[in-house]
Amino acid sequence: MNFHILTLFPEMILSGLSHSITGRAMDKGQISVNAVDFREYATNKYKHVDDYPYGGGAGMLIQAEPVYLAYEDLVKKMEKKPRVIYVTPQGDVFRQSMAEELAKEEDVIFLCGHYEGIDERVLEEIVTDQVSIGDYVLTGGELPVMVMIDAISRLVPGVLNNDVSAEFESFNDNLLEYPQYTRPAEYHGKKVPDVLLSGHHANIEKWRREQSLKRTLERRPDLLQEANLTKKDLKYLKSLGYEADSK
Ligand code: 6GU
Repeated sequence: MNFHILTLFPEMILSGLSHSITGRAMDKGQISVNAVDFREYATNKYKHVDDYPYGGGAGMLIQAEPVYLAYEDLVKKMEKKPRVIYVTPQGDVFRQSMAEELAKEEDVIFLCGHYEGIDERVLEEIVTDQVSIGDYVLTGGELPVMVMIDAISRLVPGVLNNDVSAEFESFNDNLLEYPQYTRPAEYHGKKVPDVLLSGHHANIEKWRREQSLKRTLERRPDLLQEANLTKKDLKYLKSLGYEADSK
């Protein structure tokens, strides 16, 4: 899968993604990260790509033309028109389901404003999706782009080893992870739950499922609406005081 990012800070994105799992996926060619500086497409000799907003007001805006030229240069090498994601706090909030959808694409273009916005006309012309990563304001779209590329990359086949991808399955289930422990069996007076030392596989699975359900009920009850719950799960949740919505 190929990620293309139009940004004023390409180094920030490359350095952020070139470690750990995304870095290894880049080395193996499972993903590519092509960060393009708008300034290369400036139409003046000073390489300026921003200007004052018409009507006045604080800050500067990125001009339409360099954004369009950078986009055109990328798209001409592609077989089909790619999704173009404008990263903005005004967009739809990014979710796991969006990551799953985007992981199926061959090429995706992200468009980052920094403290500056972008001329609305080029947004109307090229953008297919406007996406935010949550209800808080950041100084620019570079961190959100890294967040989204990370979330999408781990869904690209081969990027995670099988153990970890099983973990993804459990989030897919819309339940939070159960607690986990490693040696020693007692730490600062706290013991690892006996069942985990018992070697009884079925009991361990039951305990883990119940811990996931309990944790989700306590911390993110909203997720239970979308979870695939069995009769047993519902019975357990009911014992904790959960009332299932009749959908
Ligand atoms: Cl996508 N951009 C900025 N600047 N701030 C944000 C955001 C995006 N998502 C949440 N906050």
